[in-house]
Amino acid sequence: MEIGIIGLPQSGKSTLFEIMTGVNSRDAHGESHVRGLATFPDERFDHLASIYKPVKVSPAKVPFVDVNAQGEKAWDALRQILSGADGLVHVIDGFSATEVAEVLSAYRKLEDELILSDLIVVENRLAKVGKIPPKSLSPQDQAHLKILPSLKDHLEKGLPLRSAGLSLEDAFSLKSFSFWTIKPELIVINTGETNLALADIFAKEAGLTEPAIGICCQLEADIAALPPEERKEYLAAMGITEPAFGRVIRAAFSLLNRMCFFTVGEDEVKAWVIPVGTKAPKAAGTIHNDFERGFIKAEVVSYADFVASKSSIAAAKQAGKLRLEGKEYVVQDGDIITFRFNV
Ligand SMILES: Nc1nc2c(ncn2[C@@H]2O[C@H](COP(=O)(O)OP(=O)(O)OP(=O)(O)O)[C@@H](O)[C@H]2O)c(=O)[nH]1
Ligand SMILES: [Mg+2]
Repeated sequence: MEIGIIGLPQSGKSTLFEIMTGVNSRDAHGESHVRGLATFPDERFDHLASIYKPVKVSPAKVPFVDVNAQGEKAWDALRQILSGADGLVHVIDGFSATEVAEVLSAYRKLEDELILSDLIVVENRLAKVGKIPPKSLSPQDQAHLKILPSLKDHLEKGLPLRSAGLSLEDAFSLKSFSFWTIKPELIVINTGETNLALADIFAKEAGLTEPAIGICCQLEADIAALPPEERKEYLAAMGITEPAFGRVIRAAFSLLNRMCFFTVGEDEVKAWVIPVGTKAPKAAGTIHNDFERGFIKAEVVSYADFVASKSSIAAAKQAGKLRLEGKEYVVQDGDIITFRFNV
């Protein structure tokens, strides 16, 4: 799981990456790209940690990658480094622009390039398959001949593949192409300090179905550089409860259709990241292969039931809120789980 940060040159990509991950990117001279993990801000996790006061806390992490490539080779480097990314964060310069129209055109500029890049891939593939005699077509060639022409039409209309209504099966058969515009995308407007409403106006004008998140990267970078005490005072003085980069991390996380379950104890409180819809044995397998192989039962307390039971598993059990779930149980976001297994 990884999220690539894209955007026109000097839009604030590295600044955003640095405040989210705490990893320095702009000083990494000569590196084509830098990877970093952002901590997923989660009140539920913080509460669990405050109850158990464990030796070790392991919150969920969201992996981001920032690409530093410049010049003529930048596009190839970007394609290579981000081909495996599961999602994209598109950062748009909203600090040097004064009009929404400028922000819109910056947004369209990169989106159009991505669409064009995908269109070229589709056309090349169609030209190649077109030369194969019908009798020699592999099942994959046939699948591509069936899907790609409609995708070509879609891209030619200037639309991204993510809005082409592809079935899961079709999307899977297209995986090897690493299309840009098939990846889920979050729009981040890097606004000037005084213009935080820009993101909402932009989202409306651009006709986005998803909201765009506004953040002033420079300001947040300055805040992040303050000592923790001053940071709190500063945020309080500005009437901000949480820096906006936390919202970016959260939105990027849900973009990937992921969720967390928790394991708790005095040694460690940990958030485990799994795809939405994961069944209990697979979820157990993220902890250890043996847990999946020898899965017997999952002892589950939902986060809400835990809090309603004075934040105690024992009290939850007494209240009949501890469930014993089997192999078919689909793990729910926030479940607190102990797995029973036997190998
Ligand atoms: N005024 C203002 N300047 C910003 C903001 N965010 C970034 N900058 C400045 O814009 C310049 C580019 O920032 P970066 O974060 O390096 O942008 P980038 O997109 O990574 O740039 P490249 O990797 O070179 O394409 C730097 O000089 C930043 O200080 C912002 O919110 N407000
Ligand atoms: Mg950069």
